[in-house]
Order: sequence, then structure tokens, then C-alpha cells
Amino acid sequence: MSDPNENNNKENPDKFDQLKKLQELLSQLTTEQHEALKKKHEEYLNRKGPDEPSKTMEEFLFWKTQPVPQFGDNSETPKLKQGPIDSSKKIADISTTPINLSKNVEGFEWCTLDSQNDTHLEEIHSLLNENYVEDLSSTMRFAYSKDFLKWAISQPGTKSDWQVGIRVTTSKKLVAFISAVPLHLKINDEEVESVEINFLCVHKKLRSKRLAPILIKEITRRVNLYDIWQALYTAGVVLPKPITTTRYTHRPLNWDKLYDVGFVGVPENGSEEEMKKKYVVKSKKNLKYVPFEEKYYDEVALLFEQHQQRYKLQHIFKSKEEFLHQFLPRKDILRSFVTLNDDGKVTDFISYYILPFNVLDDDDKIVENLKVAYLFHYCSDCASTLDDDRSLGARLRLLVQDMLSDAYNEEKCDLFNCLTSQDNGLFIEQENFGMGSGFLNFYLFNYFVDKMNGGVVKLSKDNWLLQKNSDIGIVMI
Ligand code: MYA
Repeated sequence: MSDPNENNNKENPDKFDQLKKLQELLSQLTTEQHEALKKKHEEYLNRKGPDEPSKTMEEFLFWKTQPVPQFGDNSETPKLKQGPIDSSKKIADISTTPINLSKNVEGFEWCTLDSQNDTHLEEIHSLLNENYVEDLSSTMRFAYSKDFLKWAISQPGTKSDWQVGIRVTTSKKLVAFISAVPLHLKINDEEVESVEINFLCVHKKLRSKRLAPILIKEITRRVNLYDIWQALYTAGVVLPKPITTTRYTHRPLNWDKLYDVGFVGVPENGSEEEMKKKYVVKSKKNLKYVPFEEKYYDEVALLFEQHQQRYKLQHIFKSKEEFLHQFLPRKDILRSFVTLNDDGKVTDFISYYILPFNVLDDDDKIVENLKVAYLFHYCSDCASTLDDDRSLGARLRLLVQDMLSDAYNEEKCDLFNCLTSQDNGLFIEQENFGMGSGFLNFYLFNYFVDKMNGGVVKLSKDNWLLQKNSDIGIVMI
């Protein structure tokens, strides 16, 4: 998670002394230690880039059986046209009974959860809080609140059987989960009814038992029964085959706290004071910036639809109910604002969600909690002409400065994250967001589309170039 542009050296010893010390240390190594170091170095050189699969297509035992684009397609492979990969199935072909669990694993049973039921919500919450996504070093884990989860998995139109769990038959303990919510997409001008799949989680003690493919097949069956055949999902891991790769960027707000937990450091030629100065957050707002309310719906929905036209992958809202569910402010979860001109007309909309992170010690105990804000959707009346980057860039900077100020001064957030998607490249560097080590891949299930721009272009394994714009207009929670 740490910013690769900065390191943790508090002092700045002379480079020459450092090299001398290193040479002395190397000369003291035994042959075994030397070999081990050499092996580590080779492993480092041969490591996979963040957009490269960890294995061959043949080794993706589950994914090679699914309607997704495959790795290794070459110029001789017939080129797929945009659209469904497999359109042969009809509802009548889909089984109405759940996948036979005991055929795959003994001692477990299916359950359907309801996020409106407090006991169920508590169970999903504790499964995710103890077992969900961690950074590579397992020192930070998402800490969703119950209300956050409820918001994320109970969007209007969600079907009652789309929150799927696996329980231990004897104890009834919930040990695995996956969820779907409806999602209307526009992909290069083609409207696609789909679902968003999220919160796939298997208890740490049950990993590598092939429960994930079973959960995915079961949610696919349940979604297909509603005549929906496509899905959008994101993951840090590289699976067959991303439609795009985006990168996380981080903007420290409470630099001291982030330094204390080791999330940021002082660059070799810098000082703590310089870092604190660099990341100062303004307290005064630039724009007439007021909370989003239902009365602004018509204006914001129109701006939103126009702004989405900048992207190849667009999020479409079919009803006012869906839009308000997604964007009305929610305490400790979602902040959303409009800006008004002198006539009281809405000129922009911006939103961010708050998702705390637990910092863990070696025994998986929580030692600190970071309040992290994530940029969500925005739209602006500057975006109506597709190539008007200059005015949009200038407006976004003002909007983002106001949002950072809100996140720090009102919500006491420690860190602000955003991806390289949307038009974020127009403000990322200018507003001191630093490139993170995390990447997020976007996937479409049963739909082929040509590769899209995720706002970063790979120059080499470690060198990715930020773009001003991207093709990705949708932000997943
Ligand atoms: S992304 C968040 C994923 N969750 C986490 O990272 C939480 C922590 N990790 C875990 O809980 C487990 O490690 C998981 C895997 C559950 C991830 N997406 O059971 P296994 C493949 C898809 O032995 P486990 C999110 O929620 C892997 O390549 N597949 O492994 C979006 C292998 O297949 P193959 C994944 O480690 C989810 C197989 O699973 C992922 O015990 C979108 C191994 O299974 C992953 N993130 O459990 C799901 N990680 O043999 C797809 C590993 O081929 C939705 N695998 O290599 C597709 C659309 C469905 C609906 C369609 C409707 C039309």
C-alpha cells in the first residue's frame, strides 16, 4: 500500500557509506546465505507485473470453463466481436435447484441471506471483517460497517436470493458469501442489463478448497433465472481476462497518523516538515458547495447522464429510486455535494464514500483504524464537450480541493484514495495523489469487448504512465 515514491528512511545517510556497509555485509555472508540472496533477487527480477496472470490459461481450472475471454488468444484465434460470448442459453435451460454442495465438499449447506435482517447482517459483517480483502502484506484489511454493507448490497431491484452464503451444517456458522446487485451498463453505446458481483469471501480456514468456483456458479445460476446473462466485477488478482487495469492513488490527509502506521514515509532527500506542508488541506471552500438533496435530482441526473458519455463503460440509472439510493448522503458512509452558480443552478456533483481500514499486527490483532475516503462518482457541466479537458480539469481541481477539505475537516478522514479511472488523471498529480502499489482489474462475465483505457499505460513492469482520461465511467464500491 505504501507510496513507492517515498521510503521509510528517517535519516539520510550518505549513499557512499551505505554502499560500503552493504559491501561489508555481503562479504560476511556464508555461501548458503549468498545463494539464498541470489535466488531472492532472481525471483524479484522474474516477478509478474500487476497486469500479468500468475499461471497459464490451462491452469485456470475453473475460469477456462467459463464464458470469459482467454489469455493466450493470438492473431490466429478468430477475433470475437463485441457482445455476449455465449448467447445459447435460455431460462428453461437453467436448473431451479442449487448446485449440489455435498458432491463438492462435505459438511456444508447453502443459505440465502437478507441484509435487512439484523442477525444475517451481523453474520455477513463478521465474516467479511475477519476474512475479507487485505493488502499483500496482510497488515491492512477493509473494515466495512454494517450500515455500509446494507447500503452496498441492498440496492433497489436486488432479488431476495442474490445474497448467497455457505454454512457449516452442524454449527450453522456462516463461512462463505457472495452477492449480486442489478446494474445497467452501456458498453460502447450498447445497453447491457447485468449485475455487479461483490463481496466474494471464503473463511480463511477454508481457503483453497474450491469453494469460490462453487459460489460463483451458484450466483450465476440464481442471476440467470432472472434472464440476466452478464456481470461486471473487479478484483486485485489477474484472472482471465481484464477489460482494463486501473491503479490506486493515495492522497494523505492526516500525514502524521499515516506515518505512524507506516503507510507513508519520508523520501530520501526530504523531511517530515516538508511532507506535512505538501499535504496541508485547505479549510476554505472554493465553490458554493452544498449537500446533495432530492430537490437537485433532475438537474444532477441529467448532468450525470451527459458526463457519462465521455466513457466507453458507463453506469446508467433507470430510476430516481436507484439514483437516490446510490447518491443521497449517508452518515459515516457517503458524502455527496452539488455546486451552484449565482442563479442557484447546479453546475457540478461530486461524491465520496468512507471505508475504514484496520491495521493489523502479526497476530491479526487490530492495532489502529484508518478512516479512508474513496472518490465515487462526479459530473460537471464542463464535461459536455468530449474533448474539453482544460475547463473540466480546472473545475475538477476546485471540486476535488473542496472534497478533500470536507473529508479532512468535517469527516476527519486520514487518507483519500482514488483510481486512475474516470477523468481523474486531470487532477491526480496536481492535487498530490501519489501512485500506490495496488491495481484494480475490471472484468465482464459473458461479454466480449476490446480492451479499454484504465487511465494508466504500462511502459514496463514497474513503470506505468498516468493518462489524463480513461474509458471507465463506473465506480464500484
Ligand atoms: S473481489 C474480492 C474477492 N475477495 C477477497 O479477496 C477476500 C479474501 N479472499 C477470499 O475470500 C478467497 O481467497 C477467495 C478465493 C474467495 C477470493 N474472483 O475456493 P478456491 C479463483 C474470482 O480454492 P480461495 C469480488 O468480490 C482462482 O483463480 N475468482 O480459492 C468479485 C481459482 O480459479 P482457477 C477468483 O482462495 C468477485 C479459484 O477461484 C478470485 O479459497 C467476482 C480457486 O478457488 C476472485 N477474486 O477463495 C467473482 N480469487 O482454478 C466472479 C480466486 O480458474 C463473478 N479466484 O484459477 C463472475 C460473475 C458471476 C455472475 C454471473 C451472472 C450472469
